[in-house]
Amino acid sequence: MNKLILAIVLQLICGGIYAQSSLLQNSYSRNKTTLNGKWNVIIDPYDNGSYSYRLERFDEMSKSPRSAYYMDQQVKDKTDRLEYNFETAETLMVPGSWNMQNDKYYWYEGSMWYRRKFDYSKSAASNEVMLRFEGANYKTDVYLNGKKLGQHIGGFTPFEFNITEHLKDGANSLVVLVNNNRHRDAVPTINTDWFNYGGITRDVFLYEVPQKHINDYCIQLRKDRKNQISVKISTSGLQKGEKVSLNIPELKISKEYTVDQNGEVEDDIPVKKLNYWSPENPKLYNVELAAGEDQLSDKIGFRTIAVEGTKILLNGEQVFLKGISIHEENPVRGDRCFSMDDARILLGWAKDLGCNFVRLAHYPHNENMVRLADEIGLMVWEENPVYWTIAWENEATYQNAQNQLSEVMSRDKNRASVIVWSMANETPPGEARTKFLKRLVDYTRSHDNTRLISAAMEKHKDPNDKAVMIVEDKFAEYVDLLSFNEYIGWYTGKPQDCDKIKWIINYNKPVIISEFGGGALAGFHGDVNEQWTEEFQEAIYKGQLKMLSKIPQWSGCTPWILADFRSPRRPLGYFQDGYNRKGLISEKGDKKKAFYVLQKFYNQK
Ligand code: GCB
Repeated sequence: MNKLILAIVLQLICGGIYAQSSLLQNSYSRNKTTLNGKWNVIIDPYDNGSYSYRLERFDEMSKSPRSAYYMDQQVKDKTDRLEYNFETAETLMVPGSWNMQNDKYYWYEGSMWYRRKFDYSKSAASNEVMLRFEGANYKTDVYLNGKKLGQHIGGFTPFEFNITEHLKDGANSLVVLVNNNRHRDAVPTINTDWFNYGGITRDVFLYEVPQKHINDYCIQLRKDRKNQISVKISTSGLQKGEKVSLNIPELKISKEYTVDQNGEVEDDIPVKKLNYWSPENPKLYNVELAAGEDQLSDKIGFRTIAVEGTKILLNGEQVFLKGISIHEENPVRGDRCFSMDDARILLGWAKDLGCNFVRLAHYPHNENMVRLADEIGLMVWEENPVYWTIAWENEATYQNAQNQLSEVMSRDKNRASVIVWSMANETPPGEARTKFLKRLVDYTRSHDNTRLISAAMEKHKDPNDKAVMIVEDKFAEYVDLLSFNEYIGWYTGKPQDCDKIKWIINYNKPVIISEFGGGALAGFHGDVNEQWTEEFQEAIYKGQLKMLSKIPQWSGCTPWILADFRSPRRPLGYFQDGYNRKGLISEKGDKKKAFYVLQKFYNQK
């Protein structure tokens, strides 16, 4: 077999060989070429696009080396035909969901083919080129110049491919198939209380790195050691003994390391005086890294977060988490958030509310959110989309959940703002579920011991006394923060009932109320007992805050929710019209009365 055929066969056998298993750190700060903008699209509701069909078969057949070369030629033909189809196709903006760009796609769930042509010339012949997607919902297959680069599962985390081998000098064609069908064994599963925005919903870009480059790094304070910065750096292309440097000029840290046989460096750097990151003082240090011709810089804050009995300690001092839950939706524009401007709207509202903490529900939000939280001083709870009832017994479902968690952990490990990894939301207790979540906890602790672990759990009523609420869950044993959702005054009783409720929470852990709230239509006023009025929602907030103040371990809350958001589960005419109305702010940006109740409480706390 000649060399060319051997190369093709090897590549075909290995399939997704170019899919990057771990993500390069801090790609936003690299020299990027954006692929945002207009893309051609073809809707494919029955999944019978010849292209996809042939490529799937092609993957199967390519397992047999004899047919591999032949199939490669076939695919080239089909790609040409697809190019022809795209010439007559319509366009969509990337980033953005298809649902919000054209009325005919509003309810569409299924497959959409995207194509983007671009010219490219590397800035140095030896450079490697990465293709990065910040997020696409839900399953994404990527093809460059007729070659399948790989597939990504999960709607809310970044993925990338090293495309050096497939990139042409000059014209290139990138074809992306996105499918947002909901599946029973997926993460999340079929039923959610949010809109299933489909498509390439976040930034897409190319960036170049020298052949010898920095892959990844984690530079954070050691857990419980306020005077030691722990450093881990991994590189690619460097041989044992080659050099990597780290500079934090303001701390007078200037280090030169030699990498080990895996291209890695590990160190602990003692520091005498540090200006700790906190919401009141969101200090970020310039951190510079270099390896050969590769240079990177980041802004990193240093803080410790820990739990001692029922207290949460930030830099050793007790802190109360004044939070709010947020969906990644720009209510005013009406689509998923993706930009720094979107992040400024949402986190600006949270700041205005008096928050020092936000819960990014119910899935990983885009990186701008955590970058901005670092900058303006908001502690962050990040969440895996393990929501309600997942196929607990299915190993592939578990792997999918773990993979999505690993991607957000990898992306955000250098963000001081991120203090909580949340495993799940409102998962009904049961043996298989607890085992599943415990595995996620073990995974998380083994990769990051510097942050707290939680999950939004549930409460139940005492069967003998309606006024007694109990929090009891086997899974609670494994978390650092005991968090649960409760809707006294909305799904359970009336706002006034808050006065009567007694809580039994027999855990010596900080208690976070991850959700409470109620619906109100902005501008709809009336009696305090009338549902959907702003007054009713206001009464819930007043009652709740009084009630929760009596829980001895109470250490914070993230009421549900900052702003009204789209949900197909909310069809009630006039009041809901497709929106979950529990926002403190309407989808038009109007603040409801309850906003000011919480604001007052937080400002006095
Ligand atoms: C919950 C869920 C959240 C819903 C909310 C509601 O418990 O965690 O996703 O949107 O209740 O409004 O019912």
